[in-house]
Amino acid sequence: MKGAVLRKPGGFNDIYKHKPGADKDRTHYCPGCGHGILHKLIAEALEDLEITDRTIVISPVGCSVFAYYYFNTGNLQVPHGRAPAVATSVSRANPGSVVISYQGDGDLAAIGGNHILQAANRGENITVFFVNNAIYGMTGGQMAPTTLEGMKTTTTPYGRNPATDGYPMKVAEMLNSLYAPTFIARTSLHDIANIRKTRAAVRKALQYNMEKKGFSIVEVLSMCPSNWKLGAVESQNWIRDHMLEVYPLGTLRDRGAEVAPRVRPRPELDPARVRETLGLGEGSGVKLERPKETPVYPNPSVRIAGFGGQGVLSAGVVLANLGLEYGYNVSWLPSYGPEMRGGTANCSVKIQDGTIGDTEATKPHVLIALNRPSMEKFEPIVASGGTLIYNSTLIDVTPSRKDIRVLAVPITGLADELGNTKVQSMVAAGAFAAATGLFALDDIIRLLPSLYSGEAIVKLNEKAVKAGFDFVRGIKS
Ligand SMILES: Cc1ncc(C[n+]2csc(CCOP(=O)(O)OP(=O)(O)O)c2C)c(N)n1
Ligand code: SF4
Repeated sequence: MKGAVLRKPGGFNDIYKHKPGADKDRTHYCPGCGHGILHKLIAEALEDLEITDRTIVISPVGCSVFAYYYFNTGNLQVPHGRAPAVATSVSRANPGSVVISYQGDGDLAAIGGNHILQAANRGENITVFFVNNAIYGMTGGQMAPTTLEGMKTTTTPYGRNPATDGYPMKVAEMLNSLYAPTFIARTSLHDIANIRKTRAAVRKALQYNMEKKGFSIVEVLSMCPSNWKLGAVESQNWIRDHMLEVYPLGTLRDRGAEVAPRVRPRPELDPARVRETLGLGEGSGVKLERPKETPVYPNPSVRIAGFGGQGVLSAGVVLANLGLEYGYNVSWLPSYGPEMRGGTANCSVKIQDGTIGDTEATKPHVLIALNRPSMEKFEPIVASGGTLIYNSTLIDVTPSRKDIRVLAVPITGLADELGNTKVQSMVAAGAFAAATGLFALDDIIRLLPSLYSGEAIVKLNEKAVKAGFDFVRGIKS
């Protein structure tokens, strides 16, 4: 008989090099904890299914927050309860990948309760491994939605009382009421026979994931000796004697054989439809040709910031609209405080050929700062070699960066000279066009009738655009 070869499964890193400290050959889990067992079953399956290289594991907040130390996969660690949301975007953006959302019961059933419901209901092509140990492990043993009736935790010292604390939440059964999921199983880690069944369920869930058959979840009953205040073997017996009755094991749903692979078509970009959906008006109706000169930033990411009411958001809409007219992909992401007026506001605009992944301009090529707090906040994030256009009417300090181009433009003053402070946004748009060469002045002017109604208003905005444009061209010459 051949001897067994004991080695670490290929889905794990050889050495846990990201783990701080000296013990880079062992996990951080407590002795007798179920997380390590489940990790191993997943790592073996990744190797056997030959998907380690294209798997992305999303780690939650909880004891498994450091799952990324161990798996030799792509890894992301995300905020509490949000793993299914991040898994959704990762899976949609990388249809060839196998995306795993690994979550505990506090993470999945409490703070992330709605995220898991929505992801399951959409039938996302992700696999969820849900570790149900009936308690918050990482934070020292508080009650979880899955805590058993009568079970003592630090927040239910007299035992969970349904009258005040509700009943144990049966996640697998709950998700089984939805139409979309493909595979739902509940297994346990309390003895060898059940570890084997968990192994099979893990593989099946991943197999369906590889085949793009939609949402799969394995709820795994798992030991937490540290917070249950039991020994390792006692913890296994505790699952057998107490948890199985409340959380019966088995496959609740297996539609893998009947469902077709889910292909999510990417819709062709139709600028007219985008405009209609976003309420951007009808556009110029003329197909605009991009200017001949190469723009300073061919695919710019832009941040515009100031007080609410300064036209920060509408300046962004104008730039996004122009981008659409030129056939770019665009995004516009507003961000503002709860105040109606007077609070701070900013928006990110991206104007690109190709797909826009992240819509926030975290390293903008161009910053338009309309007031001092905005300049102080966003100047540091401008990309090196970028441009800062600041409103010199209201900002009485000089920017300090030496690695960017700085253009002092009296945006408010120019608008005031035209008799209406509200046209600051159009002054800013004109300044942007002159500073970047991305838009021709005439094209902005042609677009104005589709953005504003009334001849006088259109004329006023035309003057504003021109004022900003000419001012910057004047600086350059
Ligand atoms: C937004 C937020 N709220 C609360 C916490 C505190 N917190 C950290 S882990 C955790 C619960 C973890 O329990 P569970 O998801 O069951 O995982 P386990 O540790 O048992 O594996 C909580 C509430 C946090 N980190 N972030
Ligand atoms: S506290 Fe519980 S869940 Fe967390 S590592 Fe220890 S045994 Fe595992």
